[in-house]
Amino acid sequence: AEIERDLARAIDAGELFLEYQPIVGVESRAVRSFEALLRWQHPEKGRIMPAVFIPVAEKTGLILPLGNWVVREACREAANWPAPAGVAVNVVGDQFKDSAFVDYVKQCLVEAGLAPGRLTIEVTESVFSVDETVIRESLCELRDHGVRVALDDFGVGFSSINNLRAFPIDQLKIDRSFARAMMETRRDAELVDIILKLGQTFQVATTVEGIETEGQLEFIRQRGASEAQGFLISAPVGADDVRRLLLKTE
Ligand code: G
Ligand code: G
Ligand code: MN
Ligand code: NA
Repeated sequence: AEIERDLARAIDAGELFLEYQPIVGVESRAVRSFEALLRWQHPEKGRIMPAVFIPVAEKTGLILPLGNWVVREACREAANWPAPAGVAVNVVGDQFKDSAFVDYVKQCLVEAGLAPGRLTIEVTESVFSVDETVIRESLCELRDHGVRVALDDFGVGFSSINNLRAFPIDQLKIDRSFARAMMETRRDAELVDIILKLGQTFQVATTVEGIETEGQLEFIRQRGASEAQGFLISAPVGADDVRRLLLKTE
């Protein structure tokens, strides 16, 4: 209850900020985009991570103002980066229930002066349990506008090949649990292989998350993954360090 009350004020109090984790091309190792990750600097409790407060925000409906703030801030900050560097924002199902959400996203792009193709909306497959029609229409409208759509945490939870057929998807993000597992068991290595082939079949980019070692990066390179994200490349960084990371790999 305390965390709810504090979270309700956190936006206006300026306690929220974004960190950015780079996503690189597997072959080039050049930074292509950054995933925006929400952080809360609580005045007494210190830094609180999204795994703690996003579930609270979803339960209380605060996810709507919070999620809108994230989209706006990410577009605003990404507009300062050299093109074509992109930004990816995590969006949950409830945000699509708000019929104004898609227009809000478009408005943020215009206000920031960010080309729609530089924004990716990341959804996990749990969004498809909201209302298929609403989700499909929202994603189609965003995509028609030029915004990219990524399926996050792919391979765990609700994974279904049918989602790739039924929804407009540009990118598969393979859950970070696979990065470790694929090096340990043959079964998991083959699963990663299958998911990468699935990506090729549907002509979507494939990003492997949680890449922590050169061995893992080489493993996915040989199997044709297009992008990598993880501590090997960089942990999430503050907005001030984004430019440095872009220059480093240019
Ligand atoms: O680094 P990390 O602890 O930030 O992220 C933990 C989880 O929180 C990830 O699954 C990530 O998708 C989620 N997350 C981070 N930022 C946001 C956000 O702005 N909105 C939503 N809905 N989830 C987020
Ligand atoms: O949206 P998503 O669930 O993918 O959020 C990314 C989360 O993964 C964040 O909590 C981020 O800090 C974490 N993360 C990013 N790279 C790595 C990594 O290489 N290893 C591990 N264990 N976690 C990572
Ligand atoms: Mn994500
Ligand atoms: Na993920």
